[in-house]
Amino acid sequence: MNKKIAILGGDGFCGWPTSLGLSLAGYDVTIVDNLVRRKIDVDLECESLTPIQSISTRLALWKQLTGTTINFFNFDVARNYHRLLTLLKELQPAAVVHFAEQRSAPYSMKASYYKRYTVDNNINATHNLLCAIVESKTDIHVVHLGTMGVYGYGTVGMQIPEGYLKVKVHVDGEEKEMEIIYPPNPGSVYHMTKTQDALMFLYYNKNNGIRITDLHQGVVWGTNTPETSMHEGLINRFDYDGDYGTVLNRFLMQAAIDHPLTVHGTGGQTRAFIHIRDTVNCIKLAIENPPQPGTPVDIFNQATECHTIRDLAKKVATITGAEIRYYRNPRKESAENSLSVCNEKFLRLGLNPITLSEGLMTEVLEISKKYQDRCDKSKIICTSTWLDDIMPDWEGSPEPVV
Ligand code: NAD
Ligand code: USQ
Repeated sequence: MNKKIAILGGDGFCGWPTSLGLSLAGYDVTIVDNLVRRKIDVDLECESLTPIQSISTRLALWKQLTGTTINFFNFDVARNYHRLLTLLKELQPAAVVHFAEQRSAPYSMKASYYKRYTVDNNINATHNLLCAIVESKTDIHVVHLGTMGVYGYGTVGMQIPEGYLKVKVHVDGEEKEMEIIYPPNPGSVYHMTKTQDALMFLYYNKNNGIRITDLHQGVVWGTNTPETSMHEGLINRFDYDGDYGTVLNRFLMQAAIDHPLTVHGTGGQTRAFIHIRDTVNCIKLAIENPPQPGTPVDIFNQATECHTIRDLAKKVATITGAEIRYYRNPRKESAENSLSVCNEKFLRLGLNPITLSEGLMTEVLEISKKYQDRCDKSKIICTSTWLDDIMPDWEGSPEPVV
C-alpha cells in the first residue's frame, strides 16, 4: 500500500499536528509550505502565543524523538507550478492534503491588498494542484480543507447536509427531484475563495476524474495533540490576535490574562466547532477512505458540535470568572442564527467526537497562562471591519450590541 502523503501547508495550525499525527501512524509524510503564515506574523507585528520553533528545528526534533523523517520543501504552491508538478511526478503520493490557503476571514477583509492576496493565493493554489495532478497523470486523492462557512448561516431551520441537497423543481407542471450543490453563501472574501474551490473540484472531478474529498470544517479550537505535546519544541501555534485568533481559543486566552471576553454584537451567531485533535483524526479517516474512481466529489462536514458565541462566552466565564463584554460587530453577519450540521459520514467511519469539556478548555487556559508574557494586548481587539463605515470598537459594553 502506498503510504506517501504530501501535506501542503504542513507548517500551519492544522497542518503541523496533522503531519505529526500521520507520521506517527506510519505514513511517509512530505510537507510543502512557503512559510507565508510566519511572514504574515512579521507584517502584523504579532506572533503565536506559543513559542513555535523554526520548521527545521521542528523536523530535526521529530527525527530525534521518533527516528522518523518528515521531508520538507519550501515553495509557493500558488506560484511555483513546476516545482509542484515535479514533486507529484517524483513522489507519486497516495494523497495530497491541501491546507495551503490564507485562512483568516478578518485578514481577507482588511483592505483591497488583502482581498486580492487571498483570492490570488487560494484559488491559484487549489487550481495549480488540480492541474498538476492532471498533467502528472497520477491518480492522487485530494483531501482539501474547506469550511462550514461555504454554506452561510441562513438555513430556514433545516439541518445542513453534507455538500449536496435534494430539491424538487417544477417542470411543465410536473414535480421532479434533483440533487444540487448546497447553495454557496460566503460571509467574507476568504470564505468566497472556498466556495470557488468547490466549483473547481466539481469541474476537475467531472472532466478528469480526480478523486476529491472536500472537508467542510468548522472553527477549530485547542492547541496541542498527543504528538505536539511530546516535546515543547513541537508545540503547535496559537493565534490570539484580532485577525487570526479564532473565537473559543481567544476567549480562553482572554480569560487567562484577565481581558474581557470579546463577544461581537449580541453573541447570537451560532457556529460549528471541532477540536484540533479531531481535525487530525478526521483527516486520517478521509485518507483511509478515499472516494472510488468515477464517483462525485465526496463532501464531509468536519464539525462535532454547534454553539452560539454568547453560550461559549458564558461557559468560559463560568469556569474562570471572566468578564463578558459585547463589542460592535466588525463583520457584516447575521446577529442571530440557528445552525444544525449533519456529520453522519465521519460518525459512520468511526469518529468518536471530542466535544467541549472543561478538561480540554482548562488545557488551553493553562497554555495561555504559561505563555501570557508573549501576549501583546494591543492586538486583541478586531480592527479589520467588513465595511469602511464600521469603526473598530475598543471599549465594548456590558450589554449586547444590537
Ligand atoms: P494556517 O495559516 O495556520 O496554515 C496554513 C499554512 O499554509 C501555513 O503554514 C502557510 O504558510 C501555508 N501556505 C499558505 N499559502 C501557501 C502557498 N501558496 N504555498 C505554500 N504554503 C502556503 O491555517 P490553518 O488554521 O492551519 O488552516 C489550514 C486550512 O484549514 C485552511 O485552508 C483553512 O481554510 C482550513 N480551515 C481552518 C480552520 C481553523 O479554524 N483554523 C477551520 C476550518 C477550515
Ligand atoms: N467572534 C466574536 N468574538 C471574537 C472573535 C470572533 O464574537 O473575539 C465571532 C465572529 O464575529 C463570528 C464567530 O465568532 O461570528 C466566528 O469567528 P472566528 O474568527 O472564530 O471564525 P471564522 O472567521 O468563521 O473563521 C474560522 C477560521 C477559518 C474557518 C472558519 C470555519 O479562521 O479558517 O474556515 O473558522 S467556519 O466558521 O465554520 O466557516
